[in-house]
Amino acid sequence: RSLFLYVFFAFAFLACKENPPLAEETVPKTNILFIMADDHAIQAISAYNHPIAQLAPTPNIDRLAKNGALFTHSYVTNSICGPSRAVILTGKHSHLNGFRQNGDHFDGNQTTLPKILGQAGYQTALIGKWHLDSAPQGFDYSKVLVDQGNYYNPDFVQNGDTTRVEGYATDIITEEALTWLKDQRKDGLPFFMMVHHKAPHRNWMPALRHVNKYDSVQFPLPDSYFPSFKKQKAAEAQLQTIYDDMYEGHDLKMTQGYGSTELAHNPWTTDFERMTPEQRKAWDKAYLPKNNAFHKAKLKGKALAEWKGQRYLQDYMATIAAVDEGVGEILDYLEESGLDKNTLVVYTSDQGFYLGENGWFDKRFMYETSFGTPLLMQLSGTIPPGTQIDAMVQNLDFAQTFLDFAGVTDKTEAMQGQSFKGLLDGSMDPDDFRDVIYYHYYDYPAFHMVKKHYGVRTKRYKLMHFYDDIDSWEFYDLYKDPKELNNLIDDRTYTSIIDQMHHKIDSLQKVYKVSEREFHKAPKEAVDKAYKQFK
Ligand code: SGN
Ligand code: CA
Repeated sequence: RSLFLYVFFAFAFLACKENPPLAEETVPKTNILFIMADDHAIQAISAYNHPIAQLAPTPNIDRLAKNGALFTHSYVTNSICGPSRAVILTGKHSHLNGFRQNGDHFDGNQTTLPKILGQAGYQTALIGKWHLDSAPQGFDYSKVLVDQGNYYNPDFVQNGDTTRVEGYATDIITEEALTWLKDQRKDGLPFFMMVHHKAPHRNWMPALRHVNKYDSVQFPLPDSYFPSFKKQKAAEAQLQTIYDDMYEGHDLKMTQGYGSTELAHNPWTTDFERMTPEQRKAWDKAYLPKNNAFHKAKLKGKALAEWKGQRYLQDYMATIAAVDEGVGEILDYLEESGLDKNTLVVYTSDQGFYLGENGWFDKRFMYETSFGTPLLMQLSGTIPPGTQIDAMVQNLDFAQTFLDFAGVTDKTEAMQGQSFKGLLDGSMDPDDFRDVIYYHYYDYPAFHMVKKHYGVRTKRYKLMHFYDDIDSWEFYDLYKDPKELNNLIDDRTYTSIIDQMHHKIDSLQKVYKVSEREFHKAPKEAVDKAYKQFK
């Protein structure tokens, strides 16, 4: 009998050695496919039920909400392109990752999400917009747009070489992503892919198949389209008002007169000049009748301002149409190949965007419209279909969340976010997630002249401080005033709550290690020069 047992255990031992029953490799790791648009407003995704997107739906992006989760309170830490991307890569606030404002240089030698995933056995790929100045590090494969990128015939950098690719940026990026998934990705290894669209960034040039898509749609302009700012000094000083600050040619594609295809004010000629003659011909053909109709109408004052808002929304939503189609193609491929079973798919934007609220385009402010950003995620078997998540998450949390999905939890001590995987798989009570978030914007003086500011938001309140050449505090009760029209900083009934909010700012600045140097002022001459330059 003992001989029998001996033989049995010996065999069992050998069998285990050959095929370890609990070995991690037998459970395939979760793939992560991160799709990020540039300047895609929450109001422009139909799953969020905003009236604008109901007239220009995004059925494919909505599939993620249907299959998985829609976040209603997803925020950035610094509402501008490069900084948002640097936060996502590092899981650290701007002052620690060193990329505070557009034009800074990202230190690619620091620890980043793709590097950690690569060490954990992931194949890593990056396609599309990058905008961090330094060359991407930590990716097995990368093909990125030069700077902001162009909509038509954009230049891409791959292995240090720059090549112009004929076609439309959004379509090229989708194609590249599919090619990598189909031909370059190795089966059997998990992957992390970042697909970063240029669209729908300024100057909102739709694909040729979409240039007339919303011509006959009248989009609702927000009630605040002609604002009257009270106790909102920084809002008064901005230069991002549709009817005051957009360039008529470059942004609104307006022409010089009836019958002309010559653009009106178009300070950066490159966007149109790089089109091929055929593309330009098709473009002009599409815009000529609508521009002629405009010239005939001889609009002035308010009517002209409203017309500009319509033109902006029509172009902006038409630019999104190709993004939505691209998301559809990628989701279709995941389903056909079965990869959807094991792939966390994320759709987000580098920040929110104004679609006429306060009369504005662009972003930058800690107000809800630009502080918030869309976020949708699916992972079959883990995220229940139709989940809505109301907890306050931030782009600061992405790195830790994705690493949590990848089963890597020991490389994140220096990161400053919090994994929200538990909110997605239902293992965490949303009330146990954080109850306050921090924001800090530095890009001043710069394009659009939004003052430097920082602040905190709880579920109900927001306190923010604009500084540099201004010293202005704003406080909002978001339950009563979700549109932030009523600055209650001097309202006595809120004194003790405002005090508590001040304490939250102080303590979060300590927790996040925000030092005195983050509050320094720009030289006055630089501010004066910028006002002249951007006005
Ligand atoms: C460009 C835009 C600005 C925009 C910045 C930052 N002008 O300068 O309107 O705020 O980018 O955008 S443009 O006419 O040249 O497009 S970001 O997305 O890169 O942060
Ligand atoms: Ca952006």
